[in-house]
Amino acid sequence: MLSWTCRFRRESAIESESPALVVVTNREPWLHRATVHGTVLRRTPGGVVSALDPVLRHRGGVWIAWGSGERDWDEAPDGQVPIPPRDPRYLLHRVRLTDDEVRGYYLDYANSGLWPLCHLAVERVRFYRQSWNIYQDVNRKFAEAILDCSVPADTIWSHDYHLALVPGLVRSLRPNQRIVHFWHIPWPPTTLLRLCPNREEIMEGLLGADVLGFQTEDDCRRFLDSVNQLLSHRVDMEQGTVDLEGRMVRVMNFPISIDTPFVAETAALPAARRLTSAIRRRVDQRDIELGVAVDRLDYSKGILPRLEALDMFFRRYPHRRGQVVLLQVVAPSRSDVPDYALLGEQVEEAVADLNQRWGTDGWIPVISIRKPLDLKRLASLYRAADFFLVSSLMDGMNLVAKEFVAAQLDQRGVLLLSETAGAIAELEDALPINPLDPEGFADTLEEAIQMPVAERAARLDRMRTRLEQYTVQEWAEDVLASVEMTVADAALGRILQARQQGRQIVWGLDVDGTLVEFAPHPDAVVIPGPLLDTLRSLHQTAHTPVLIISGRSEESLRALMGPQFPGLLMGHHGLDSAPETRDITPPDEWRGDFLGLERDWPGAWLEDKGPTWSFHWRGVDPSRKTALLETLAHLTERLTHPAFRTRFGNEVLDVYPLAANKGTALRGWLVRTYGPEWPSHVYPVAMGDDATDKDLFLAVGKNGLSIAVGARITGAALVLDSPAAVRRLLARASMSLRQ
Ligand code: GDG
Repeated sequence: MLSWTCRFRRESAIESESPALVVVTNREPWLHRATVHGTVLRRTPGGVVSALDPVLRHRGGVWIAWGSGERDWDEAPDGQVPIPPRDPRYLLHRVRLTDDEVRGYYLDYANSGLWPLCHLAVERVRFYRQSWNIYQDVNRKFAEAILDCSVPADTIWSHDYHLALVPGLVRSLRPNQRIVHFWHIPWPPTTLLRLCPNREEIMEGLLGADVLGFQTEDDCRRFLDSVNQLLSHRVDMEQGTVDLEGRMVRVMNFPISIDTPFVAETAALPAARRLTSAIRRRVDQRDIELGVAVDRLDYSKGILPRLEALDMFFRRYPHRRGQVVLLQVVAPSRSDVPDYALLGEQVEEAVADLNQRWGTDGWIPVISIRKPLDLKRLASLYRAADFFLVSSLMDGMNLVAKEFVAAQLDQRGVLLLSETAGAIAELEDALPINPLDPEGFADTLEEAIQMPVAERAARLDRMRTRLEQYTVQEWAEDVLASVEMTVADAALGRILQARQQGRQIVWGLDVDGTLVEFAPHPDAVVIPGPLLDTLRSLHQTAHTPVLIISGRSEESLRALMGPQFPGLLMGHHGLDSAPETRDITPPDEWRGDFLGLERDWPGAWLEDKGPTWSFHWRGVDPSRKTALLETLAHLTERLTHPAFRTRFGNEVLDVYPLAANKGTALRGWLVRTYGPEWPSHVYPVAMGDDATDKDLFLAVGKNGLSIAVGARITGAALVLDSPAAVRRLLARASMSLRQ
């Protein structure tokens, strides 16, 4: 279940334990549409949505997109819709655009400028100044929505050619935000990019990201070449990086995938199977080879060249007349762009011509379905096909080709795949075609029809294995891990630079929620062996002292880290370093309040550590936690004392002396060990996840490096998203610092 709304998230970041994923696209994943049965909420077709909806359902978060459904704003006037409605996993936040904005930004600049340019349809490209202005305004609107719906520790994942300026706009306002941008379509050669009057702004906008993802290596290379030729940043073609005065942008290749098991399961559903069988019965009765093609109605998909090649096929193989049928699904798309409306008419004409020229009594070569189909119907067509045609002139990836492979449960179909679709790099067992070589295309089709059953199955097997091993979930994980990697790289870079300058590295590390994940009870936490080895190696071999600074008591820390741990342990939020206050304990009259809560809220308990207490409620029934928080908020208003304070942490309320402060503890140790001039020759690295760790960050200030773990606290220079990321960084640091 969703625990927060966008607005709530912005105002109260404390509610979110870990950084959220904020996906930003032009097309919304779900829209409210009017039907004869009333308003319905429907998932929208298209590659980007098919890829990301499962990712966000799996991870949770926010999806920001243009609210384009005709009933969107009546159904959800505040623009916020939990998705999917019956079992919400993420929040859709809609951006409202005026008709003029839609025309200028979407129909004109993006779809009559950038799209044809990137698909090398040069003569269709037009860039109007007015639409560029609107494109900038709308990108700004999206950036504002992002700032509203996220906190600085979140990962922003923006998409595609509609939102090229978003990374730069967000970066200018939140320099430390993690941003990744994925470009779904091809990147054009630099000579053609020169046709775009705003190419520099577009590229600078994209370079606001930490990681810029493309579908293929070729796209990465072309982008780096464009930066090299048209901008003044330093480009490392080998490493795939662009140096923006100290900030490195990684340009990486992530071939997008599909939800493979889901597509296969959909093809196996009884309703889909029934449709497949009905189709197969009809074609088998008449000994027909069934071809299928599925595309958005778009000139980049090569629909007309495909029909031309089919015409050539019947010319070259006239005996195939009556034996082959192509069932093509052409889903209407961008029909407000004149080129697309015209294409619809041209396709219809070409189909009619072909059917008239080659059709016989009771047989026509092409059946055209000119409406969108849901995945169940698509999957049954994929499954029924003897051959499948993907004839794109240019295509970033082409998910339809991958879906066909996943849905081929009876292993009968041959995939003919354009050599200019990104998918060709992975689907090596497809028969490659050149959509602009009608004779070659026709011969490959004949080869497909003649291919023996065993070979068809073997090829499909190999391709399906690839898609099972690398689904859209892995794709998303790879993309997000690469962003995490850039933060770790930045941290390591700063640490090694300090070391090179001759500064002594010192680690000030919190434990629970930082080095290790929280457990239901503090005693249940175990420090993994490899982490202990890393800490030992940092302390002893690399000669970088490790200070563990925690809210736990020193005894509990000692028990946790084990007798062999050579580093320093500072317990009670640093109180151990202020021994004069060690003998005092929290006011005894407060104890009654907490014991009362223990009774009333099963799962909550008071940990008495002597000079400090912690009141935990991780074990309380989740549905009762908000009410408990309210009770505690009232209680803490009453609990005032000249020497003690209370502070909310991660499902814990800490009670501790005002004199206890992780920051003063660390600073005190640095002064005692290295003298008051420590900032000139020591570089402390502080990591923490909770309110009391902010004092650590303050102590370190600009003299060292502060790293927050998760989204609960601000004030750190960098943010890592989990203890696992901390452990990976420490392991890499120990390797590098040992040398
Ligand atoms: C862009 C790039 C890249 C659902 N109903 C229909 C339909 N769908 C779904 C399909 C498929 C998706 O739409 C189409 O994806 P493609 O990848 O084939 O094409 P684009 O829409 O052009 O997507 C492309 C993609 O982004 C992802 O990065 O691969 O290169 O151009 O998932 O199931 N599709 C059609 N009719 C329907 O009725 N055609």
